Amino acid sequence: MPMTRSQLFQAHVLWLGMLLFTSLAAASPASAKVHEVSMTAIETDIVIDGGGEKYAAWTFNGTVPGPVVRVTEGDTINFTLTNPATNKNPHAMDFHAAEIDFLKNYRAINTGETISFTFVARKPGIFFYHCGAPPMIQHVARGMFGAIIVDPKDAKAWPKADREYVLVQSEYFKNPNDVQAMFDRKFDGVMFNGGIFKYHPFVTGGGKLDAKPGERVRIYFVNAGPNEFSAFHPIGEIWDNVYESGNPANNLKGIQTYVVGPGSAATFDVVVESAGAYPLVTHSLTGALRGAIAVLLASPDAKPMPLMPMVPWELPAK
Ligand SMILES: [Cu+2]
Repeated sequence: MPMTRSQLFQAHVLWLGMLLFTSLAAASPASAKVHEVSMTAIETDIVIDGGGEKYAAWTFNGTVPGPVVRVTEGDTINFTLTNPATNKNPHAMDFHAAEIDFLKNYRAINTGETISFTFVARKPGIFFYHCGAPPMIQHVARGMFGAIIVDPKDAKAWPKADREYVLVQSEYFKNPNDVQAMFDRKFDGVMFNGGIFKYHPFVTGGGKLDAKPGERVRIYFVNAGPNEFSAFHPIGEIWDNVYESGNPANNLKGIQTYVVGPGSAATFDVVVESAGAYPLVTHSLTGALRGAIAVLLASPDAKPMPLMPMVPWELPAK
């Protein structure tokens, strides 16, 4: 029996309502959060070692690396980048945790401009973020990078960590304007979290990473590059688990050294059996011996530490 006009109309309204309901439900599961994340591109001097050596960096929010962004799988990130008129160069933002159009969202903005975009962090893991303004090799080398952690929605997807750290490896080029040296891989040092031997207690001003024996220490590791591969290894230990890209589904066990390419990341779990010092290094020794050693110091009275300890290296007063 054919429907009357009013029956047809009602069916349409019902169908539209169902469509709206389904799309809302799909877009916002009950537990998912929305995060407003803003960053400012800041061209500024930073201190890169315990001796007070300064470097003309380009940064997100004034530090190298930029701030750690932490969300949960399924969350929405509303991101805004500001490039103040006080800067001299265009800048951009590229989140490896996002699956969105590159041309529209990751384009460089001029000084005095702002850009906003939205993405859903659909895959759990540890992801790189960086400036993509040309020449990208220079924007990354000068410090425009950081880490975003996307925690798995199911916390039971992997063992609970007792302690967590973020380490971002990058190359240091003495002359921040020598782009050719960057193309030629002529780096002068390799840094963890923007410092040469930043977590090496035997070096002037150096810090350390604390842990207690028996703890499961989780290192969220990002290789910013711009060019070198990291061969991440714990001296005196073995990685109990390595999660490629930090996804609990990618679980490798009993790994001595794991290669993390530029622009990639992995999560490393180590259960430290006994008290002592365990240097975490890139076993590419030209990098380790020029700055990329972070000492994990295990002792029963270890105190809690921040996710990304910033050793108190400050610019000397002018
Ligand atoms: Cu930039």
